[in-house]
Amino acid sequence: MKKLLLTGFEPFLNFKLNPTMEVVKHLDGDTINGYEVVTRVLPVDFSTSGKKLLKAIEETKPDAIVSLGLAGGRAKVTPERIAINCNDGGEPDNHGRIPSGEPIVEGGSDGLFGTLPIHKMVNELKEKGYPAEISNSAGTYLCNHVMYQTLNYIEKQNKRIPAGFIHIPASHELAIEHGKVPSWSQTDLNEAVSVCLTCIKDEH
Ligand code: PCA
Repeated sequence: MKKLLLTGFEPFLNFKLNPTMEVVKHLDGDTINGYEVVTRVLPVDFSTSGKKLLKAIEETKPDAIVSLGLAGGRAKVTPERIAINCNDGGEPDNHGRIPSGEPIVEGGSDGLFGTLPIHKMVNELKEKGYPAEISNSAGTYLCNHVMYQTLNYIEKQNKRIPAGFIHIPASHELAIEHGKVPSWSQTDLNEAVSVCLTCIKDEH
């Protein structure tokens, strides 16, 4: 069976939990649209997250790759359009590192477009009652970093597989802890990601 690699992230900054971890736990092992979902949780660490992700790609040999990140403060599910070749973010990773605008891949393309069906995902989500919109910036922190690493790798390997990134809002559990972010129920977050994955078709 085809495989879909789904990644989440560990908690970071003052977000004591990361709802993406719950989503990947919930969907691990499921079959969606003919893809077996295999999952990993990535560290919020500029020096190891990319390596862990590429290792997971080599281990699982996926036919599609979707990474998830928490966008604390966003109220909608937001499939990302593009990743840029820049580590910044202005905030420390979980090892205290704050990069200042250096390239993720020396000599790499300035930007790489994701290859997920983001319009279809947003339409399908709205159809099912979940607020959603395309995002044109994944920022310059770890989510952009991981998205860029994936897209750069598959381009270099000439693998024409659907790959990209989806930011999700905080869960209610996180909002109770954190206080100042819009939130969704974890069940709705799980279901919304599942709706996004259902849109993926291997068209190559
Ligand atoms: N969100 C962060 C990094 C980890 C996560 O879940 C981001 O948007 O960059």
